[in-house]
Amino acid sequence: MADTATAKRDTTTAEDTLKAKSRDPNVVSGGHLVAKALKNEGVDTVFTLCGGHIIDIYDGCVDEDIRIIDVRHEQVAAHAADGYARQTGKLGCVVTTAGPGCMNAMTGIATAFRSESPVLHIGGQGALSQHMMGSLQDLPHVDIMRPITKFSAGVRSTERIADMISMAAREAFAGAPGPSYLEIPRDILDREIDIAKAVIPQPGHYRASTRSVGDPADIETLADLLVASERPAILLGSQVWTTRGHEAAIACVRALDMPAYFNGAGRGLLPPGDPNHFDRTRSLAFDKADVIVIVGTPFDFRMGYGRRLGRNAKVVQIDLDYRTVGKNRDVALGLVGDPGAILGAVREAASGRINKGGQAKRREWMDELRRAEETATQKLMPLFRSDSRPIHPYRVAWELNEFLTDDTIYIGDGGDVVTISAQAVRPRRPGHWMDPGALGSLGIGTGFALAAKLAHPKKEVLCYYGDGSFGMTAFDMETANRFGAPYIAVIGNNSAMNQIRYGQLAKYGEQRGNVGNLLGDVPFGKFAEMLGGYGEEVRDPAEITPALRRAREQVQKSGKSAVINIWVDPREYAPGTKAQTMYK
Ligand SMILES: Cc1ncc(C[n+]2csc(CCOP(=O)(O)OP(=O)(O)O)c2C)c(N)n1
Ligand SMILES: [Mg+2]
Repeated sequence: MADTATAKRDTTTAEDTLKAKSRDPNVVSGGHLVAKALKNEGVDTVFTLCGGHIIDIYDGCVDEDIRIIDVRHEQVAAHAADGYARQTGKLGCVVTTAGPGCMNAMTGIATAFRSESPVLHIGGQGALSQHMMGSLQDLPHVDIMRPITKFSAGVRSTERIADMISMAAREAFAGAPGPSYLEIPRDILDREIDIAKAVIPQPGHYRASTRSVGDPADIETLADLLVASERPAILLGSQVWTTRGHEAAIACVRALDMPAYFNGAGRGLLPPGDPNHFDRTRSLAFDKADVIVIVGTPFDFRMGYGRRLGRNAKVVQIDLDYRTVGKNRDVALGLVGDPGAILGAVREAASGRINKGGQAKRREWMDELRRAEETATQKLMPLFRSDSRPIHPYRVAWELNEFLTDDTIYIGDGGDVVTISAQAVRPRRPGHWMDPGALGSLGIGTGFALAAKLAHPKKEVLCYYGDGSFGMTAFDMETANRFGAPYIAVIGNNSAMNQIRYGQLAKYGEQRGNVGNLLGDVPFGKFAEMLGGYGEEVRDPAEITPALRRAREQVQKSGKSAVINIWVDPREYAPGTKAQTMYK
């Protein structure tokens, strides 16, 4: 309805439009230039929700064979573009109409910003000829988007559209990646120009590799430190996966035989059970280590702002972003560059120098940590195996981990239940764990699941939601079904926004603590059925795995997403929630 003001009044048909549109190969419209530039950048899929301002982009995408995935809410389009970037390593792309279209996408763009994910957001705008006249859906998008992007600009001429897309892409990959926003006014987009006048940067010729190792002297210093270390520890963060530096990073970890810890998208870089894979002893390791190497993750709230590292440890930080190194705590050594390139160079610099005496000490250290890992796991086992009813959320987490295959991409989208799942779920491969990252955005799940399945149709995608989160974006499960990208949705349903509720109860007591955080008892299995898929309600812990298996089977058979709605005990919380560590 809102867009009818921009539509033509007459009875124009598609035929008329095609006739009116120049078919001269030497003439090109703005939307087609967008598509050409996206193609040159390697974009094969665009996530979008339509609007009158942007339809010429779709027409261009048809010509360039770029897949259009149209969703039901722009937030999902932006999350999906982010998720697609995470899964493919290439630029993700979301296209929204002016005004509300752009605003709805903001959460997704902000999530990509805090997660350092390379996304291009192209937004429509009223015609330049009506600049500041009060056109439909006019907003100062470029200003609004600036603080949550690495680059935000408006295109002022049709000739420069492709050029500015290449600029936006360059910025998205500069240093630590992130999103770019480009506003294209409607008349700039619809205008047809002589193609010879268009600036079209050629693929592979408009941006350089950023695989820099920084100062070679620092590589030597780090190699020396690690060779001499008796108790090293390394934390591999999201940037290792974002830059696809995982093989070099793992080779370095193995060559120097270090205990490796993982966070964010770094989860899964080594499979559980690998001799260098550690995950329950990070605090102990960081407390006792003599050298700690932090790779591609900032000293933010997830790292206690760097305060929880041993006082006597030499702390080394490697990051793509100069501004992240040494921020919030001093470091003994900082290296700015590509994590994989740096760790590859360190491995070479250290090769043949690991001394035998030191190695024995190193073994003792690894054995100590391994024993502590075992003890920590054993401590959790009674919770993981709990038979209690209502179902204990730890039991769900354990069963989920047992259910995952080597090829399942796991997405966590929720509060407490998802925090708990992180204690049990161990992705087996790089890229098989997806979380919102430092923005902590609920609602990422549906867009991430859609993107993961589109990027890897042969893999299984499982998203574990809280019931609060599921309600935020679930309608785009229909989009996943419509595009043949079905996934398994599992809900830890406690009929509440429980992670927040805990703190409210603790602070305000039973009488006043249940305000603004209780949800209805919703049989979400029916939601899947409504969309043509399989749904089930689970109240018996023994039924979790059989239900998950039925979901797997049905998704494969029907090509539609399934929902396993597991009713969990609202009185159980994650330790982090109880300590309220997320705010500290
Ligand atoms: C978009 C968004 N809104 C609000 C929050 C604050 N928040 C954090 S956890 C949480 C509760 C989530 O509830 P649910 O998904 O049901 O998980 P539960 O904690 O109940 O397991 C909320 C509202 C947030 N992180 N993101
Ligand atoms: Mg809940």
